[in-house]
Amino acid sequence: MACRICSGRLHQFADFGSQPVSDAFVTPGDPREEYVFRLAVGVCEDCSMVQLLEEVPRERMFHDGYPYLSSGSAVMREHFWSLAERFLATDLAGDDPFIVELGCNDGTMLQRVAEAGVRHLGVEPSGGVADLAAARGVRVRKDFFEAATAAAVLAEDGPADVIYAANTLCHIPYMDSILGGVATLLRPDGVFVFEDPYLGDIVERASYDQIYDEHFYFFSARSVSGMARRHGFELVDVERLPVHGGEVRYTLARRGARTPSPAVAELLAAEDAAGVSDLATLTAFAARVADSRDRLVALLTRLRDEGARVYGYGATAKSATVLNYCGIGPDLVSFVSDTTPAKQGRLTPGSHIPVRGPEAFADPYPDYALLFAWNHAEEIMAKEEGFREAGGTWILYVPEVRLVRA
Ligand code: JHZ
Ligand code: SAH
Ligand code: ZN
Repeated sequence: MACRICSGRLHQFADFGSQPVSDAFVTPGDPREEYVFRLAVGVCEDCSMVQLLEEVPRERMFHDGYPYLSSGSAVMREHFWSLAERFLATDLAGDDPFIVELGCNDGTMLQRVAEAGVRHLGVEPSGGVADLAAARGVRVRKDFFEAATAAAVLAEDGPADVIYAANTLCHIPYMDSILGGVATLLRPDGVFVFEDPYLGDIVERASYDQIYDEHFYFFSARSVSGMARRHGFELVDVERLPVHGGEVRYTLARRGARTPSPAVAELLAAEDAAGVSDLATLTAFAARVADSRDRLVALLTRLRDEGARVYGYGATAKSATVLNYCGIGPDLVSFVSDTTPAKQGRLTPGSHIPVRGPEAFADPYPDYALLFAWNHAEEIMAKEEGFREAGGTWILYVPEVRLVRA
């Protein structure tokens, strides 16, 4: 296996074994065998990009039945709306600006741009969520973004002032085609802004559930700055974000077009000091992950043997790695509650735990709730008053396995 960015040598540091497609929820009774792949991660010795060692074909993950909805969290809606305000106020120039979003999903961010009457386009291959965006008044192109898509959009709409991608760029192995496409479509002084889970946070919190089929790359300022340079771009800003368990928002501009902010050099220096991409650090991370699994399995087994009732909360893509790596099934977690319509009535991939709507997480409450959507803990704990009043206990596993009284 060679690095998908620079063809350098990859060193594997963690292996989660055979895994299903994380958002492929199973219809009960469907006799088709689930697609599986080997989930293992390595780091490039030349450019330090952390990446999966096996790629799942994109059509297996992103299709008309893709269930994830960006609008499923109130905190995330606010996050995207405030960024839309910022784009509208400061990043768009000229009298007819144009903003493009890759992976616009259900249109949560672009909805605000559309409402402001600003020219925009969402590029979104998953038909179901793209239709939801269109219903919100967002202009969508149902397509995978890549070099050819960029050329077609340029021909139809002209150059973009801003190209934005949230939780999408790290999902795309074919980076040459993507950054080549961005170079084609972006105005000379435009910016490419993207935000994705941050390697530094994943290592620090041992949040191994960020590793699953859709997350192909695990970015750091170091690996992103090298990746940008290969395509004539420069990393000109970084901003740490609290959402989704710790992310970084990166801004790229054409080399020489903008002066990098001091935050870039600061984050690069911090990463070098902490050795975030050193094989020794990543090997230590893998050992903490194995320990975390053992503790979670021991806890759930003890609770079952004591006769306690445990429900899951949030049928996240992340939970696929936890459930299948730890070997957790319906004997340990009776069902998972989730607000996403396309996940309800289905079974979690590989582990086959039933997914039910939020109305199932109600009186009589379980004794324990395993919070798979731990990245939304504040929002969820605040809203589940009934569980608190019933004396329930949350189970968390990031940054370590622990019980939290609701
Ligand atoms: P959440 C997905 O990951 C996949 P997931 C993807 N690869 C990615 O990077 C991120 O999104 C952005 C439910 N929920 O956001 C809704 C409730 O039931 O952690 C979701 O199914 N009640 C693109 O799936 C899930 O939990 C609630 O109150 O790991 C949360 O999924 C809330 C707030 C959520 O992303
Ligand atoms: N930006 C949203 C959605 C993230 S989900 C948010 O942060 O909440 C990732 C999205 O990327 C999915 O909707 C998927 O269909 C889309 N996607 C995957 N590959 C893509 C590609 N090559 N071009 C554009 N979108 C892509
Ligand atoms: Zn490399």
